[in-house]
Amino acid sequence: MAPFLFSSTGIMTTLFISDLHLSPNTTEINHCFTQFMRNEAIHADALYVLGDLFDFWIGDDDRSEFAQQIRAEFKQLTNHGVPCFFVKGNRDFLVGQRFAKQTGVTLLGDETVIDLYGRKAVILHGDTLCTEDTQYLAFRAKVNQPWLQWVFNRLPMTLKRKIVGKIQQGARDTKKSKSLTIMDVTQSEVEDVMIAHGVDLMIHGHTHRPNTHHFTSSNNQSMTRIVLGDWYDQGSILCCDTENLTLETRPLHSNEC
Ligand code: LP5
Ligand code: MN
Repeated sequence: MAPFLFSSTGIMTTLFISDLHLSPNTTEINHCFTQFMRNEAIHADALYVLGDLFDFWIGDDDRSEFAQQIRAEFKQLTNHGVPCFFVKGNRDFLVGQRFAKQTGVTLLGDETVIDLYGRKAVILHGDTLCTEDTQYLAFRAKVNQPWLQWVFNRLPMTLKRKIVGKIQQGARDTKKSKSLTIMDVTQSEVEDVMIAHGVDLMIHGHTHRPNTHHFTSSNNQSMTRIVLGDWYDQGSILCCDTENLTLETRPLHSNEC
């Protein structure tokens, strides 16, 4: 049996992933994701996708082979009885109810409190924690306007691709001038969100800085923030069971992934 089929303890686990940035061009990562879904997630208690699964999701009307394949992987998983939850990221904020219906995944809001084997945790993509990145947050507010998404979703696919390409280029240019500090989370925002939800555990992605941060909040509470890793050079998974929360990686270039 491949070693990654179950957690190291052999106990059932809840799995978290984010920032895979899948596209038709990321062949190896797509393969790793497929193997993960079929061999590992299939045995989990639940799978949580915390945003940026896609490099960019243009809309639920995407009928490309790539989009069909990814939808099929989720459908297979949920048909098998594995509950699957999806938090939208800044690259897949256009995932909608049609995607949810076709795949069986449950779309979650920006911040959700979950029960993780008796421990409460707030889960989110993580972009909203970067409060110093005011330019991005202004952009986010604009593209999340329901009326604008309603209009965009009804445009022809070719026009949508053109618009997205232009805006992505513009965004890439502005990102070059941003410091790493601006693009990281703001500690006070992290604490405010955790206190507001009454939790001592936060799990998010987005910053691509995988780590487990233990800290004492300004109101003297012990807290933990786990940051998921991206899938650029390896598969990155947070595996949770009743005892442990472990950030793990999977090789891209092996039969295991
Ligand atoms: O994901 P990552 O780490 O690369 O960067 C993010 C932020 N960038 C984005 C950019 C989006 O992915 C681009 C998506 C295009 C969407 C098109 C939608 C079409 C309309 C839909 C209407 C419903 O999310 C980046 C953050 C970074 O995370 C770290 O937190 O800094 O933010 C940006 O770079 C955004 C810029 O700060 C602001 C964007 C200005 C865009 C200017 C476009 C001008 C061109 C107009 C041409 C018509
Ligand atoms: Mn992101």
